Amino acid sequence: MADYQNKKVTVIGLGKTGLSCVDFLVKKQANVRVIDTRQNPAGVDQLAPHIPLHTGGLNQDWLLESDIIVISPGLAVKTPEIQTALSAGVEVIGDIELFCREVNKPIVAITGSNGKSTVTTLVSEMAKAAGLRVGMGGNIGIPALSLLESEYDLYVLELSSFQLETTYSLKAAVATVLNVSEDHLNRYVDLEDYRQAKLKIYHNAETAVINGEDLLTKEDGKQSAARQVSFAENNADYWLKTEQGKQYLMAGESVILPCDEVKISGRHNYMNALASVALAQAVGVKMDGILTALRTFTGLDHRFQLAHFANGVRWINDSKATNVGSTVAALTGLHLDGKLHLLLGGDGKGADFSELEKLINKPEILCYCFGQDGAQLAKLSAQSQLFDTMEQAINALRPRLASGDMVLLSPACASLDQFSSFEKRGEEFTRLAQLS
Ligand code: UMA
Ligand code: ADP
Repeated sequence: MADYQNKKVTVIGLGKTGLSCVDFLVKKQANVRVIDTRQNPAGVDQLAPHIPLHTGGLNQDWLLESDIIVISPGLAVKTPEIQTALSAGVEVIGDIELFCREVNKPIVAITGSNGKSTVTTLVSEMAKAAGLRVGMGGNIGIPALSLLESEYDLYVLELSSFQLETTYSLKAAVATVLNVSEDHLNRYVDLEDYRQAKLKIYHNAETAVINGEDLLTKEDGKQSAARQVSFAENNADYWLKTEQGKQYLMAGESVILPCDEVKISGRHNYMNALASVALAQAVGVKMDGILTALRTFTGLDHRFQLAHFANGVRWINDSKATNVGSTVAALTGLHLDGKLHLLLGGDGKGADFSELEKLINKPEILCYCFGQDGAQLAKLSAQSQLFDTMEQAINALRPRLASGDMVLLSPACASLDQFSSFEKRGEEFTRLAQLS
């Protein structure tokens, strides 16, 4: 456990993360100050009034006077004022670093461009069903430091590339990069820069779980985890066997479970299931717990979820598809009886959308684009229309619906240009769907 007593610590960010850091550091009797670059950050009313707060920009003097800066994932370490503090010898870390310095129970660490929350939840369910006390948190929305308030046998952490950038003491019992595809290019120089942040998760891990179909998930050069296992459709430790038209999740030569008994479906979810089994087995979770979770976990809200079914039309909420890779997963292997009305748009975070072009240029697919990067998306398909908002797009598609059609919100973009979160966007979609 680290000692922060009387240390001058500046916390940057008044979101969930920043508030959890303030709580933790106050308990550790540090001298805490808080900065948020926003004029009126949402968490102000939750901050104790005696804690000094600077808003509307970064206070360079406060930063330079600090022993430690704890930076929230929403703000880039590359920001010039932070770089100045780093050059002056100030330590810059994140909440996950604070967490790792405190805990001595095994950590399952999960990152990747897509599937993190699904795998984090599934592994947690497996371990819980096997009787373990599980602390699940991180980027999934539960700040890791808040887990310190209870006793756990195992931690299962979803970690973003932003969180990994400022983490140095993680020694995961098992770590995975599930996949790497373009995301957050507004914060990284290129895909390789983003990938290198993710690969930090393997540093000092006992076991690395890699995706055999995505070599970007593998460390190049020296391997920093002691042991490596893989998951993939074929030629991997955890794999998918197809026999007489039936698919099975496999561990080596042993059948884990036929896929038709697994509650989440779709190829990408079978990959998520294989990764979850690999992670759970690496920390000794018993098979009965693993099987119980695979048979009962039905998936998370806003991830290709049936929001409404009326007049033969399926309305699917995939609001968590916030990058191109997740929308590609939604469009791959889709079974359509009629037309697909696809809602695309939001904040593309600097992504190159061209991978979508061949998937959406089909006679049965009509695109309705909206939000900050809607115009860019609309250019990709001959059958597309541009709107300001998702609501306007839905109002336009509604009269065109026929039995057998699907309306799919899988926007390939973050929601933050027009909504406060992907959850709010998904809820708005569901509300509008239910008007039909
Ligand atoms: N911000 C400022 N100035 C600041 C601090 C933040 O403008 O001084 C802005 C950021 O640009 C961002 C917003 O405030 O738009 C929130 O940033 P934050 O760091 O305060 O965020 P938190 O509320 O603490 O939430 C963070 C994660 N958010 C980000 O990484 C942007 C949450 O992941 C995470 O659930 C939470 O910590 C708990 O660990 C969200 C996310 O979108 C869901 N993550 C990205 C993703 O999954 O793709 C990485
Ligand atoms: P994350 O936490 O990484 O954003 P989620 O499990 O919340 O991942 O899923 C986000 C989106 O990605 C959803 O649209 C979901 O359907 C899709 N998805 C889930 N797993 C995968 C995967 N392995 N590959 C590609 N897309 C995926």
